[in-house]
Amino acid sequence: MVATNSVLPIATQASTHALAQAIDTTTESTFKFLYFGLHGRGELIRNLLAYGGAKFEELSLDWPAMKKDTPFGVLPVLYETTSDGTVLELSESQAIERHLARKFDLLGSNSWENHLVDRYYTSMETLSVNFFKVLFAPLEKRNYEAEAFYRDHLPRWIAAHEAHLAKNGTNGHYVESQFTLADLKTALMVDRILLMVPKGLEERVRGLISEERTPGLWKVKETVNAHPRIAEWKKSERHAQIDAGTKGFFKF
Ligand SMILES: N[C@@H](CCC(=O)N[C@@H](CS)C(=O)NCC(=O)O)C(=O)O
Repeated sequence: MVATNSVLPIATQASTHALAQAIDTTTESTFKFLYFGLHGRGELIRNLLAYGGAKFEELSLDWPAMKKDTPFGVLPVLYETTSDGTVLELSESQAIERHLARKFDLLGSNSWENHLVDRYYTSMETLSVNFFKVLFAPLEKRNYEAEAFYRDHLPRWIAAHEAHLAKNGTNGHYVESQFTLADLKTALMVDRILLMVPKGLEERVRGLISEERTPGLWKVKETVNAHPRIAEWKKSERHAQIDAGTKGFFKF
């Protein structure tokens, strides 16, 4: 749901200790999310909120007016109101993602599992940077950039993930049979790569990522997308709007 005529929530001014106390002892928080009507850096945060069954609404955006009031002058920003009424302002997409993953128990159950989750989650960073080059390329250069992405970046990433996922039994997870932040991140990255295919390169992409070619990644994507709360979110009208907004923005 997107609020109409919203103003930015006012973060509670209190000591670090008091804010930590509020966020660590909250029994049920509610959330307000500020981002563009695009997937982009908001997608995983929206998916995490949906996965966690969180009560959240999206604030309507007047970016030119609001920009100066955000911590770094960029989006996303998430406002969490804890059960005692404290309002915390969270910024930087990965910091928000890790915060929600911790809250929803998606970081593994020991240090090694936590490292594995972080490793496969973070490995998306380099891939995303190179994928952004395709998305932001001038239209006449898009297929050239896409070819470079499919040739020089995607196969290495696929190979590393497939090797690990096969060792974990190709069961749709990176760590034992737990849902983790890495699962959620991979599922959206695979979806994104399949959704944003430059014209004429459909076969090329199917030759790289498919149920047959990449059974491990495919199973992760299917498992995450079959989770009841994720499936419900992905069927929602708001998700369809964001899909359309993203394709329109990037002219796909
Ligand atoms: N490191 C930041 C980068 C955020 C960022 O670049 N956001 C872009 C949208 S994806 C933005 O707010 N652009 C609008 C602007 O710079 O005015 C993060 O991960 O949150």
